[in-house]
Amino acid sequence: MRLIGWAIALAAAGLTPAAAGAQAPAPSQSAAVAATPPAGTAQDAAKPDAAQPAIVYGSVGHAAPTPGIGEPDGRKGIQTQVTPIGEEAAAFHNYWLLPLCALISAVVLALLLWSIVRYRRGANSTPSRNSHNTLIEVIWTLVPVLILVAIAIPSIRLLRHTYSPPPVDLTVKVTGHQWYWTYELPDYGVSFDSYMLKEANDPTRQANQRARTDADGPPLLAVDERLVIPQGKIVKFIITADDVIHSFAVPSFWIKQDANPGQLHETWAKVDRPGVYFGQCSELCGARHGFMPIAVEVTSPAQFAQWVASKGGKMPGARPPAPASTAISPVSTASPGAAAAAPPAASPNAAPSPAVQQPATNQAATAQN
Ligand SMILES: [Cu+2]
Repeated sequence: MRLIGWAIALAAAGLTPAAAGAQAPAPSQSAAVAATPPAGTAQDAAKPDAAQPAIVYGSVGHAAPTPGIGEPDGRKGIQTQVTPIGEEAAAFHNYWLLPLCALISAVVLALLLWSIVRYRRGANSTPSRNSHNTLIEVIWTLVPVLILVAIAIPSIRLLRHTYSPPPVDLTVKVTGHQWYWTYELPDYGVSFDSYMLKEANDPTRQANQRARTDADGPPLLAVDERLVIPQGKIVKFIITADDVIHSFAVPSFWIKQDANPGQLHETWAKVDRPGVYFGQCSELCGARHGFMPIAVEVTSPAQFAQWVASKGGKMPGARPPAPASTAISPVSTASPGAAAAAPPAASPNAAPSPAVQQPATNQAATAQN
């Protein structure tokens, strides 16, 4: 026992060899260290961006994030919600669950203190020998039942709203990979990969990889290619993975949905407020699980159309582009890591392939819904 006690004391003081080896770096260094995974993985291969146009910050796909909105800002509690489900859920948590929990805790604590004081040995030398009190037994059965019903009704209503979306305007297929995301908009012929932007001083960043700037977003959250969706539209996310289980999570949308290989999960969002909203993979998926962030930019429908055109897609109903421009999305072909890990995603105008069939099937399923 004494030996165990010493071991615990040493571990607490950080003196064991393991604890000493795990000393955390200074806060200013931790982000850079965290962003420095072991070199040599397939995804470390740089995406050659020589063919990419220069970044115009402020343009669609590169809008400036708003501090404190769609990203963590050190506050405790839930991020500011920007979807109807998020607002309903946050209100349920903040104005119903939390006060109810506080009330129950206060009542139980008060009862405990009262019984300790009132029935201490000095004040109550002859204990009662009663073993039944029908009134109290009815109360302590009924009150918890009523509390559970009061929680269950809004909770089930929230679940129903979450899983019965209104008619969908736009479908986005999200595929998790080790360790990046692929986004496909099958109706628009848009498909691209999205990688985390590394820091300028990250030794694993290759010369032709763009470094993160503050205009891209916070460290570990900024990505090279954001998903862009139009404001005020019902967007359905069809979520899957092609290797291990990932999780597509955007806290300010109240979305956290597992991405399982071989399964399609779906969720939805409607965002009225233009802005940039960040999230992260939220299922431990391997060595670089912490380095596959999600960035969603919400824009006006006109800017969304611009973005679709810039990605080589077309708006539904628009005339198909000339055959010369029906090449595979430049972003997908530009990524050797992606090419090795997954078949190249093609636009619907390209020659049919299994990669094209999949979103087409999903879209048919969406239309039936
Ligand atoms: Cu993941």
